[in-house]
Amino acid sequence: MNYPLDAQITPRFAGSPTFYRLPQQNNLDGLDVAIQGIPFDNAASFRPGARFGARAVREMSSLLRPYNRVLDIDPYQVLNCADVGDCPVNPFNTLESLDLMTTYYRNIVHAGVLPLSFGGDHLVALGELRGITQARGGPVAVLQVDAHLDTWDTYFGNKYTHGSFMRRAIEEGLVDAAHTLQVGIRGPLFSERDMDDVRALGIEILPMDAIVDFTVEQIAATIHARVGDAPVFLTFDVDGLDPAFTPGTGTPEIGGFTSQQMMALLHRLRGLNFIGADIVEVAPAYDNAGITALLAARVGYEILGLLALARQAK
Ligand SMILES: [Mn+2]
Repeated sequence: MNYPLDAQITPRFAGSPTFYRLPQQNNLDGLDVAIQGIPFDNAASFRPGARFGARAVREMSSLLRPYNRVLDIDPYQVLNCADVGDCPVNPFNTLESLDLMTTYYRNIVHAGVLPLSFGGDHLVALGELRGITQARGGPVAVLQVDAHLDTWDTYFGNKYTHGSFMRRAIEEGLVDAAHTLQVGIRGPLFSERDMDDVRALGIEILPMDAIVDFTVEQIAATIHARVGDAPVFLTFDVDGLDPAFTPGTGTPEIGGFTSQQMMALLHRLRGLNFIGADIVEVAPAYDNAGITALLAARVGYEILGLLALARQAK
């Protein structure tokens, strides 16, 4: 079993950073979870820079220790995990990059390995979902943490933007809409039609204004009720949190979750049938003191804990 470098022997600030100080491995042999970067931000509509997100997360993930006290599990003792490097991309060709992501993800899922990705702008989720559904032979539920709907039809005439991934995914039949929901939606839209359009797609939306008086427990219960035991992919846009906690992102929106709420919410998602996850839109150039990258690293670590608990329950 792979295990993070022992911080009692090699200090956490020493060595070349990999995700969670795990070994780097250039194949999927023996893995339960493949952790990778997707350094792509051609589809960003405002501030670019998420192509550097995975590198920043590798750096800050050095800070995390292995044992998850709240979930009472050391995920690395249950799941064989590795940093498998970065998904290939063509920084001058969005459609080719999507194809590369699809192939990459299809291979991971086909090998029976769970993918955990660090973006990249949110369009990477379209490539991932194409790969997942090709390997599994059908659509999957999506739990999207995000400030934004990501259901624009086009932007500047382009169908493949980070604000369009969810619409494309639904149109392409990749999403089990009946068990899909978006949490954290807020901020002004271009027009009232934006909201009508997304409702017509059949997914559930939990905007911040509707859940502002909910306890974390109630938010979690709403998610469990919608997703049930459907195989679900978690796509986590760091702008779902308030920019006070995740300033290093391309399209910040005020009024989001605190990091404390988000940790508590993730802990209450145990029992969901996660088939993988991505954490996207970390743009280190706008970050302060690495806090956005640290948040992303921690979210991924909590997901590893949830995946490990699910494995133990089997
Ligand atoms: Mn998004």
